[in-house]
Amino acid sequence: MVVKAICVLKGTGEVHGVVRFEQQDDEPVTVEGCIEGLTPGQHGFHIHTYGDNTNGCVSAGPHFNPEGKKHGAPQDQERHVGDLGNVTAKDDGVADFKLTDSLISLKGPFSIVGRTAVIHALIDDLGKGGDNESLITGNAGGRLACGVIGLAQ
Ligand SMILES: [Cu+2]
Ligand SMILES: [Zn+2]
Repeated sequence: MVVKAICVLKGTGEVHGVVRFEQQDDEPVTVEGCIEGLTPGQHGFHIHTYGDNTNGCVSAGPHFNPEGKKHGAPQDQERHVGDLGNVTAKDDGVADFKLTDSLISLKGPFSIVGRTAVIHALIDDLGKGGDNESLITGNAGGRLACGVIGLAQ
């Protein structure tokens, strides 16, 4: 069975985008997105715990971390489930990306449906920053835009 999900990201500024998620059975999840209005370069991209945007993206809480691990890179053993690393915006401010991740899911205990995808102001240092914050947020800075992940057609 295929499960599809979608997220429309909005913020208080220019940044906006759409990210689509797809999962066949228990295969890795495909994540395909286009986010516009960014500064050129890398930006942290994560799944945060709550599907709550009442006070903007901050209401989404910390990185989705059901196993109580430290922040890391997508390929690390020690990572939050929500750690999807960075996406890269070109000179035109558009990040067009496609990635697959084998830890997030669209069902079960690691499901990201009903949670929030967030694009950050800064690069995620992937837990290698050498300070305490690096092991929590990757020092990715402010939350530029976000959206709740919902089931899609
Ligand atoms: Cu984040
Ligand atoms: Zn994290």
